[in-house]
Amino acid sequence: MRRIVALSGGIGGARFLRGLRRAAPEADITVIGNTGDDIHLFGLKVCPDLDTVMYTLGGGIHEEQGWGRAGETFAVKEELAAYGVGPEWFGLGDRDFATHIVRTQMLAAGYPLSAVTEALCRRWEPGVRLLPMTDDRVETHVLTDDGDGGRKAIHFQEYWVRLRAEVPAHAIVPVGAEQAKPAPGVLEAIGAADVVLFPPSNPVVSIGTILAVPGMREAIADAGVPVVGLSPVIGGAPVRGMADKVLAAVGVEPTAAAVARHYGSGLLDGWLVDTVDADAVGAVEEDGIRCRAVPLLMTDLDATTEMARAALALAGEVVNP
Ligand code: FO1
Repeated sequence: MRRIVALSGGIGGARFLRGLRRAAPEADITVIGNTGDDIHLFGLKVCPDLDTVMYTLGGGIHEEQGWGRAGETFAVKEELAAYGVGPEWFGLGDRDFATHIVRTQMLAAGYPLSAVTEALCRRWEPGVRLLPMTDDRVETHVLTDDGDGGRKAIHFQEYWVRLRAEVPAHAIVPVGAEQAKPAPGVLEAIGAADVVLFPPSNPVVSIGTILAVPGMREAIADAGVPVVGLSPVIGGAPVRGMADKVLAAVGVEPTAAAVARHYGSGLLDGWLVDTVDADAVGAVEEDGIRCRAVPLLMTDLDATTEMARAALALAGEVVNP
């Protein structure tokens, strides 16, 4: 498996990619990053899922948080608050601000997000090719209750960070997705891939948003290569995020088998579930998706490396049954 394409979003996706890079050191890995989490703050464009991959693979990530920079300070954030300029609930550190300033400056000069991301990665050298899913603006919004019996849409980050996903989400809407086009290089990478991987990212707001870009799902389904995913849900609960809240919004129960079915056998050829969900293997295989139960807790680099090896092995079995 020389040419690997992996969709990615969130903290789980980036952590998995670190293991994948070590499991397949000779491979060319292209990461298609979710940009639906992007948010415009203080006149700057922030790309959380691209930055989390870039920092995690580039050695700059705040390891415990899984987002933002290590060794951060927050002088700018404190000064903004002193001016009464919000929002205060999104923790942007001084080092992280530099990334958003460079990105916004380059976008204003007319460079597309894909070129900006390539430029930022020249500093971080993540060891993979990081492509945004699209150069067009897509921002995920969440339909919640407005308190007066009606509904209102709020930005995903407000739902996720300020409200900690503690209010009901009635719909998840990747605003702008219908008009978006895959970024340059994305369809070519999928077409040239030997395998496509769905890391244990949020199946709705990360992987789902990437698949919502017109042409993306078809390109992957029609690539004629194994598509193997890893369940982000272990034992009926999402490992890290609050994915069960957004899964409910799209009517998917938080189980490893339900997530596989949500992606569908038209897309997935193989699915890894955790050993605690070994009883789900039969159901997934009945859905026409090859399934194996392996440890999926991303406790450390050894664990994520083993997960990546298991995913590539399953891809090999799908090709040569
Ligand atoms: N997540 C939080 O829970 N709290 C924060 O204050 C926060 C700030 C933040 C700043 C930059 C960035 O790139 C990510 C940040 N995140 C924060 C994480 C972010 O909400 C998530 O990583 C993704 O959007 C979901 O995958």
